[in-house]
Amino acid sequence: MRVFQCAVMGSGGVGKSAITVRFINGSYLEWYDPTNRKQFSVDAQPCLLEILDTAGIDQYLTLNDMFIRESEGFILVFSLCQRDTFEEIIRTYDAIQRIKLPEGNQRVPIVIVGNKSDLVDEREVDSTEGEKLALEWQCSYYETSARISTNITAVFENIVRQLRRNDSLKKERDPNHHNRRKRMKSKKCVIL
Ligand SMILES: Nc1nc2c(ncn2[C@@H]2O[C@H](COP(=O)(O)OP(=O)(O)O)[C@@H](O)[C@H]2O)c(=O)[nH]1
Ligand SMILES: [Mg+2]
Repeated sequence: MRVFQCAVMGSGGVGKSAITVRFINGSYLEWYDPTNRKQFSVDAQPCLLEILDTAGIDQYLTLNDMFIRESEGFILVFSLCQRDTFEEIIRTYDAIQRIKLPEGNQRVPIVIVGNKSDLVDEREVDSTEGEKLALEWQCSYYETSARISTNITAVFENIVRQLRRNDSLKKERDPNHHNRRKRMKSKKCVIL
């Protein structure tokens, strides 16, 4: 089974862990399997998703770069109640493009997530702003609530669909792509 690797990125406190826990565990902010893996089906096809919840390391830029290199898809989370977190995902997006495009990636799978949609009275970012950004980046935009479980599965299904689309595009261009990717992975060494 194809294992997809995706990273959940965004400022501290926007709900990255809450979204990951909600997806993996179905609960709100309770302990979950630290490997952050979930097998599920998208469009009746099974897949295994490995989710890197970039917990508490947002500020260390070099580590962030390493997470970007390690991941194939990106869930960029901001809080609908905190405008500066919306600006932050734009910086992360720029870093992703800087690192991923030279690797020959045409289009990097990205989902923009505006979290805490349940806090309607505290909203600082309008839906149209998220939608506009998604149009510009040619990706999807979802407003979620990890707390009341709104749109969480949809986010992860969307990233899997984008990753699969990229797989089939790469296969069309280079039928041996998948094998080469595996070989490269097994040689890699990460020093922390
Ligand atoms: N109201 C509300 N609070 C949330 C939601 N998601 C996360 N939180 C709260 O936001 C805080 C930070 O969440 P956390 O998942 O630790 O953020 P992280 O730093 O991005 O991993 C916690 O107090 C959560 O309870 C949500 O969808 N709605
Ligand atoms: Mg966290």
